Amino acid sequence: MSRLVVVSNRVGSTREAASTGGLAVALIEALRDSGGLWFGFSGKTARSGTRKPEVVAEDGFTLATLNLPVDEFQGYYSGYANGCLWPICHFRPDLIQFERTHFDAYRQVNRRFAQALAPLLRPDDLIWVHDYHLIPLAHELRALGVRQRIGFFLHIPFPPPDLLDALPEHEALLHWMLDYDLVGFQTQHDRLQFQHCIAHNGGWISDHTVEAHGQSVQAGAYPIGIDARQFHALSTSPAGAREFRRMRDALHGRAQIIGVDRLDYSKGLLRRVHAVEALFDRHPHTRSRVEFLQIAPLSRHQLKAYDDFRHALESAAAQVNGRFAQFDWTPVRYLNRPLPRRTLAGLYRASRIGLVTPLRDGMNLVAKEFVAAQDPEDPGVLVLSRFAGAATQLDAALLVNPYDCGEVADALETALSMPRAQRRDRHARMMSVLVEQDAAKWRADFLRDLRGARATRSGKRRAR
Ligand code: GDG
Repeated sequence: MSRLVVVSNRVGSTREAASTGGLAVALIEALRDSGGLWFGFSGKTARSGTRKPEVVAEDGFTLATLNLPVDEFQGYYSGYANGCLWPICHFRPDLIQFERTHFDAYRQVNRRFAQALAPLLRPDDLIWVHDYHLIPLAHELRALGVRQRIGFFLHIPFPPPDLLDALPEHEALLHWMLDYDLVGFQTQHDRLQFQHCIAHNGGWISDHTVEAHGQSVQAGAYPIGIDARQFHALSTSPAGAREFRRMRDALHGRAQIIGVDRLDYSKGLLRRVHAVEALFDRHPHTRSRVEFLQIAPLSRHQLKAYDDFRHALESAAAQVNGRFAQFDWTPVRYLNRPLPRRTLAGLYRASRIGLVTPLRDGMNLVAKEFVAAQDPEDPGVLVLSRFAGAATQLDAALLVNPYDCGEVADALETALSMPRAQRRDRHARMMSVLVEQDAAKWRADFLRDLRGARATRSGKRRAR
C-alpha cells in the first residue's frame, strides 16, 4: 500500500481535529491507515524562515511543518491566496488587491514547500495537495525530479474564463494545474469551469481529460462530505444535549434561525441580516416569535476587505435590532467568538431553521452539519443558497437565491410554518445523501482515481 502524503497550507493535529472536526478528521483517518505524512506551514513566521521542516510523530502518522519568513508569508497568504485567488474564485474581482510582489511571494513559498518536502518523499508515495494556496506545488516538485503521483483538490469554486482572465497570471495558474495527475473539484460545475478555462486558453478537453502545452491531466468532481453519523451522535452526546437544553431554555419557546460561518464576504451574511429584516417586514406575525443567532468567528481580519465587511455587518445587525427589538426580545444575536464543536452541534439541534446563504461556496459543510444534528422525529429546516456546492446534493432543502432578500424571507416563513411530516420527509432525504456521500467516500473516491491516473501521466511524460 502506498504511503499517503497530504500537503496543505496548515496541518491538523489529532487534538485540533477533535475540536474543529471536518476536514482534519477525514484526512487523519486516511493518514493513519497508511502511516502517512502531513506537510504544511507551522503557523510560525521567522525573519528568514527555515529550510528544514520540523518532523514530529503524531498518533499513527507524521507531521512535518515549516516556518516561513514573515514578509513572504504575508505576500503568499494574505496578499495573493486570500487577496487575489479567493475573491476571483468567489466572483468578487472588485476586491482584488493585486501586487506583483505578492505573486512572487506565492511562487516562492510554493518553491520552499517543494524543496523541504522533496527529501522526505518515498518512491511509492501518493501525494495529495489541498487548495488554492498551493496550485504551483506540483510544478515545483516536478522541477526537482519528483515523479510520484500528485493529486490536487480545490475546496473553493473554480471561476469561469472571463473572471479568471482578470488575474494577470491566469495562464501560469492553469499551466501549473497540468503538472498534477488528477485535479479534483467540489462539483461537476466547477470541473466544467476549469475545462472551459483550459479551452478558452487554447487547450483541448475530452471527457474528463484536459490537455495543453503537451501536458494532460484528469479532472473530476468529488463533493466533500462529513461523518454525518458521528456528528449526529455529538448532538445527542451528554455535552451536546446539555448545550441543546441551555439553548432551548434561553429561547422561551421562540423559534431560532441559526447561521454559522467564518466572517467572510462570500458567506452572504449582510444580505442574510437584510433577509431576516424582510421576514419581520413581510410577515409581521413572526415578530417576537423568532430569533436569529449568527455565529461568525473572525477570519483573515488583517485584510481590509474583511475589516470593512465586519463593520458593515455590525451596523446592519444593530439597525434591525434598533427597528424591531422589544425590552424582552432581541431579534438578532451576533457572536464573533468560535464555539466548541459540541456546542455547535447542540445549537444546530435546538434551532428550527439553518440559514446557509453564501453568495458563492465550494461546498459548505455547515449546511451538512445542521442536517446531521437534527432530531429525525422533529427536525429543523435547511434554507440553502443555490450557489453553494452543497445545493447539488441537498435538493430537499428550501433552495434560495441569496441575492433576493424577499425570496429568502418568504422561504424562512415557509420553513417556520412547515408541517412536521414534510420536515421529516425532507430531512430523511437529505440525511440519506449525507450518510451515503460522506467524508470517507470523498477521500476513497479521490485516492482511487489518483492511483488510476498514473498511466496517463507517465505516458505523457515519456512523450515529452
Ligand atoms: C472551505 C470552503 C468547503 C465555523 N464556526 C465555528 C466552527 N466552524 C466550522 C464549521 C464547519 C467549518 O468551520 C466551515 O466549513 P465551510 O465548509 O462551511 O466553509 P469554509 O471554512 O469556507 O471552507 C467550503 C470547505 O472548505 C471544505 O472543503 O465546504 O466551501 O470555502 O465545519 O462547523 N467550528 C467550531 N466553532 C465555530 O465557532 N468548532
